[in-house]
Amino acid sequence: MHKTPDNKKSKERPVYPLNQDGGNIDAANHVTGRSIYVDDIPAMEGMLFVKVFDSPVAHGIIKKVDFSEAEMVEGIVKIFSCKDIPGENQIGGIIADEPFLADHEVDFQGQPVLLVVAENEDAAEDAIKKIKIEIDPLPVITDPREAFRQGQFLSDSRKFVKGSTQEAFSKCKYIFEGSAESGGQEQLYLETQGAYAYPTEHNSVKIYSSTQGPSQVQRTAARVLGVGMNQVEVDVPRLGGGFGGKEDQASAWGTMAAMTAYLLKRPAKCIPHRMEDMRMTGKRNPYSSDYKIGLDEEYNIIAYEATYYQNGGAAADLSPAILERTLFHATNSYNIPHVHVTAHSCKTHLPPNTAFRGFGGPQGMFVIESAIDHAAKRLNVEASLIQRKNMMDNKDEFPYGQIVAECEAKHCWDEATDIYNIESVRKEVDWFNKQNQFYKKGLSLMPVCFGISFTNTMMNQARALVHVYNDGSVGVSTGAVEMGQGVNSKMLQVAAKCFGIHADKIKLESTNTSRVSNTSPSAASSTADLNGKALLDACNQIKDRLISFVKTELTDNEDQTVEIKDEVVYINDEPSIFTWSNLVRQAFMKRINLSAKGHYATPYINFDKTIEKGHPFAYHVYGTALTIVTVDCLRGTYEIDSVQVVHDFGSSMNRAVDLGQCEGGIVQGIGWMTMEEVVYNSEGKLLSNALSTYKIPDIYSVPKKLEVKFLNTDGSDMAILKSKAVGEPPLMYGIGAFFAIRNAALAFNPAATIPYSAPITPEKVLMGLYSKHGK
Ligand code: LUZ
Ligand code: MOS
Repeated sequence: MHKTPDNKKSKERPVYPLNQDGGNIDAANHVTGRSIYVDDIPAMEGMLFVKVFDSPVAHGIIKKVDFSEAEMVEGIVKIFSCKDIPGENQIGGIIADEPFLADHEVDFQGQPVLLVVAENEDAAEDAIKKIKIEIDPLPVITDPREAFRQGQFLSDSRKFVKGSTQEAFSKCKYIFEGSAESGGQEQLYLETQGAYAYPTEHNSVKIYSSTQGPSQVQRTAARVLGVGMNQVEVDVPRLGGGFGGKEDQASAWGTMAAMTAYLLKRPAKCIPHRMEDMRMTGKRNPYSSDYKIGLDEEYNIIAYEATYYQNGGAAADLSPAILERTLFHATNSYNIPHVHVTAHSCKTHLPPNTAFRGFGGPQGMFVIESAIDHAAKRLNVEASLIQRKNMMDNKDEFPYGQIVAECEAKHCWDEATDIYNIESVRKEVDWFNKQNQFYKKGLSLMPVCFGISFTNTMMNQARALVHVYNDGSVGVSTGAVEMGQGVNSKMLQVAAKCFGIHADKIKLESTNTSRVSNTSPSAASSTADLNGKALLDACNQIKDRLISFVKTELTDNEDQTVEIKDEVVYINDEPSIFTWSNLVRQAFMKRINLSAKGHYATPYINFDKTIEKGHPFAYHVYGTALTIVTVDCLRGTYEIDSVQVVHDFGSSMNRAVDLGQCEGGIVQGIGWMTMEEVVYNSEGKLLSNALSTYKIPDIYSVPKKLEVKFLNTDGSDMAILKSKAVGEPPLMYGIGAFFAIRNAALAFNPAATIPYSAPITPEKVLMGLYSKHGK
């Protein structure tokens, strides 16, 4: 199935079963349906189903819950309320503000109130219909600015300051102020949330969870059960997508299955249907923001101020950390001498919003791009002129104090505008717009600078466990969760390269808290870097033992060089009689330790929250996208003609996986900016609650042309094998689609009023096309 490339001339042996472009070791299993997700794990006898009864009201006091009739339904085993919780009724990760099951108050529609446990799913569904709840309603807030006015916050507000904007604005020739809004986004992983748990010896429980954060599920379940983390084992086979939605919010589902298994001593499965998942879980945080940008006569941006009102939902979840990343990315790729940005995490009565690819960064970048576009339109210049003029470079300083280094911002921009021929493309667009009355094209350039590391320095650590079995085969465990992003392929490459053996000798194990503990979630684009470096540490320990064994036991001269290449032991560059497998066997007989635990903690990084300064990121990823769209000016609909990118992958270790991440991120970013509209009514009810009312990009809406050029650089030593993190940065190229569409609409009606409010749905475009009063 996998082709073995003929690559004898190259010194480095290609990794099997991957080819020179890399590839994904799971691809064949995915397309043939052999990959195993939580719901594919064979059920044990006596397995119970857990269904959630959730609040029909967004805010109120629970007066009465009556489930006596529900309990009579055949097949119902137990209905749990918060009174049955053996430990703490608390699942808040960063801040302890979120009950596992509602107690006397409900704070959002979809909040879990009861767990209905049944012999089968149908019985649980029937029983849920018979539950009666009385709630005295309280006022509902869905808008973050309203929450701000009422003093409703989830966490402390934060402020990043560089220079003095007040002073600087007095010297600016041009000042523009406005506001920008960006909407929520449903993670819409193909595989919904879910978990399967069963009781184990000594009052313990094992959970199979679809989570990006196994240790988070473990900690949360232990807390709710009132047991030690050592009594909860979490195993993650793989995920059918996470996108941030399972960074924190998988914990509730894991705990539901675990509590049932623990209390009833039977296996239990808890997997919501799509509409339940959409209703009960949080999404990307919507933001409402104000900006003020000041430029001098040469269009240098001298000062920038912004205030972000984050819609956090009813509990903190990860919103405080997301808020922080918004501030870190407030100035995107631009060097601005005076910056003052403030962010508020506002408490509303929506499901707690949470991580989504980019984690607040995209929200912050959308605001400065809006501010620049605003300035450009008023000054009657191309936005790209202001963008390029203010692009950051080495030795500049980010508003949070980190000095810009190994900067590729201008490199990516200049290469993109050069190879994609921006000048002639502009002329073609203008010509097209002159020729066509009801179709207009628009283009935009979108630079991206994204910081790599968890913004919380503590989280930048990882571990790995490697066993070399005495037949020469290898088992690798890390804290990395495979969620379709291809991290297992990269881990396999790391181990194969380090040992000098073929990939088919190596097995990537599931992610398991008993094998690798205290993991950070697979998130922040950092999974391959952190776990890969921990894995390298473990592999190197074993390799060093094997090599010194060769030197001391198998040769008479310890000064000889010993290497393993292609599963053959080379002594002084000459192949020896030892293969990998018989070396391992010999070493085992001499009682050499063939297992190792690796650890990695990102060096140099730090951040001092008391002064909001430091060096939080290991490095940054850069790139530029050119987006061209065509708007149908009778209908307001549009197509993305092309997205052409120059992206800084560093020295990519797996071009196929990295390209896939880049393409997927771009399309997901375009979805956020254009068609994906999360709508709640004023009662806090999710209206876009199914795939019929919530539209994500499909094959027909992806750009007709999507080109990605790998920037030619060395990469960063802080990245695994110099191959830079790729999970999140490309999503932000999608922001370019917003401005390209807006520009096309302005070509039709230069007086159009089109607020900086994403998503720019066809409805909004149509309203804009025929609006009378422009600005
Ligand atoms: N999660 C987190 C993240 O806890 N901290 C981060 O900085 C982050 N960044 C991106 C995505 N998830
Ligand atoms: Mo994430 S937004 O889970 O890296």
